[in-house]
Order: sequence, then structure tokens, then C-alpha cells
Amino acid sequence: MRWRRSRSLDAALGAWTAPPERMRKAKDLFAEWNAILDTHQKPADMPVPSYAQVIGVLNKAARPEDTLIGAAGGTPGEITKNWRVKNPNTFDCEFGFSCMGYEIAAGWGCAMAQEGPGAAGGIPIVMVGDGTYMMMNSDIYSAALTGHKMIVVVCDNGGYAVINRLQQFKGVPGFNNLLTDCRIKDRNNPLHVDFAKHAEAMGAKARHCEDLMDLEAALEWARGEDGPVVLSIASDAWAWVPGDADWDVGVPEISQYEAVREARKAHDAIRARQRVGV
Ligand SMILES: Cc1ncc(C[n+]2csc(CCOP(=O)(O)OP(=O)(O)O)c2C)c(N)n1
Ligand SMILES: [Mg+2]
Repeated sequence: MRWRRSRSLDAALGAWTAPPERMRKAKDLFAEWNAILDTHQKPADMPVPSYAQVIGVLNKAARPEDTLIGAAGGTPGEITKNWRVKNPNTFDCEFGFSCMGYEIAAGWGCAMAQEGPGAAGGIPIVMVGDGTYMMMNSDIYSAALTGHKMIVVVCDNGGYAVINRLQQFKGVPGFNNLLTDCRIKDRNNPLHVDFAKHAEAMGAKARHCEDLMDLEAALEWARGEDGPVVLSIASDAWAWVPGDADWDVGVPEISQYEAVREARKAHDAIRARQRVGV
């Protein structure tokens, strides 16, 4: 076990335990939440899988010593909800800044850290969106150069899906986030990047996965390979697991659009419920 308990906290707590009814309630709520996750993660008859389903497959394939890494796009929210942690210190979600570009560099760093004394020796599994991959992917090459192993899973949902969701939630029709909403040559058939080929060109082993079963098989294959492995899969830009916090992003007070004015009212209601310092 790599985690360190706080000895002073242990000493201060002594033999104290939470009241049994509170423990029971927590366990019941946890079981309820896990049942919700099961319904979202189980394969469904949809053209492309959701983040929840992809994460479900990754979670099943992960060994207790492997580390799941994510940071930006739909990933942080979805992994925070969907990832069932198997061991302390095996979940690295950079949700503070949610900085696009953290993911692959972090995977490389995590692989290095796993070589250190006392490290659990697991594999970094990096989840990254198509938009984020486009912003920062060069440490795939670095990992290939230095011979560090990680598995990068690229979820291609055709653009900035989570910002599209935010934009629409704030009363604005989809614009410039999903490729199909952009001013491009052919909105009906936008140019998609072949992420597997791109990663291969930087020295990674790579495979595009057609579906969840293919992803499952690819993960098994990836485990046996050396250096960075990149797996790409098309994913849904609209399916999210419920249970988010409110998103405190400002909305104009004055707008010609009714939907924006309504979003402003909702925003004010969110602000009114905020508690300073909590
Ligand atoms: C460095 C940086 N720039 C901009 C943002 C704002 N931002 C958050 S998510 C996102 C889009 C991410 O797209 P993608 O990686 O494809 O994930 P998806 O939203 O499709 O899940 C943007 C632009 C950010 N978080 N970090
Ligand atoms: Mg995307």
C-alpha cells in the first residue's frame, strides 16, 4: 500500500467510529449510486459508446496498481463519477484547473514514478478527448523515446463536447464547439483525425477500436506491449452521467435571446445558494 495514514489524526481519533446509523446510510447511498453507474456503464444499442461505457471497460480492465489519469473536457466529471477506485493513490484527476494538456504529460511522469522505490509498478491509463489530444500530444513521442509505458485512450466525440454542453446550458445555440457547428468546409462530413496513425508516427503502438468489445481486447493487447500505446474510439458527445455540481460561469444580464435571459435567472438562483468559504 503506497498511501500514508496520518498518524496524528489516527491518534486524535482514538477508538472513535462514526455512528452506526450514519455508516448504514452512507453504505445504502453508495449502493444506490453504484446501481446508477451500472445502468449508465452497461453496453447499450447506441451507434457510439458514452464516456460512462468507455470508463466502465477501462475500469474492468485496470489492475489495482494501475493509475487512471484525466484532466479536461468531459473526462474529469465523468471519471470522478464513473471510476471505481481500486486502491489509494491510483486516481489522478487534475480538476483544479482542468488543464487541457496535463493528461499525456502526466501519464509519462506517472510511468517514471512507477519505477521508483516503493512504487506499485502499475500502468498509467490516460483518458483524453480529441480536442485535448490536438492541443498536447507530444509527450507520446517523449515516452516512446525514453521507453516509458502508458496506455492513452482517445475519445473522439467530434470536438469540444463539454463546452458545447456548457454553451447550450447557458442559453446559446451550439456554435464553434462541435465540428458540426463550426464554419468549416463540410459540416456534414468534417475531417476527422486518424489518432492511431498520428500516434504511430510518434513511435507509439496504436489501434483504433470499433466498439467497446474491441476496446476490451485492445486493452489486453496494450498491456503486453512496451512503450506508449494509444487506443482511439469514437464516443458520444451528448451522453452524461447525472450528478454534477452547478457550473458557475457568467451569463449576460441583457440579451435579445429569451434562452439567455432564462439562463441568467438560473445563474442568479445558483449564486444565491452559494455559501462563502464552503
Ligand atoms: C488549456 C485549456 N484551454 C482551454 C480549456 C477550456 N476547455 C475545457 S474542456 C475544452 C474542450 C475539450 O475537448 P475534448 O478534449 O475533445 O473533450 P470533450 O469536451 O469533447 O469531452 C476546453 C476548450 C481548458 N480546460 N484548458
Ligand atoms: Mg471531444
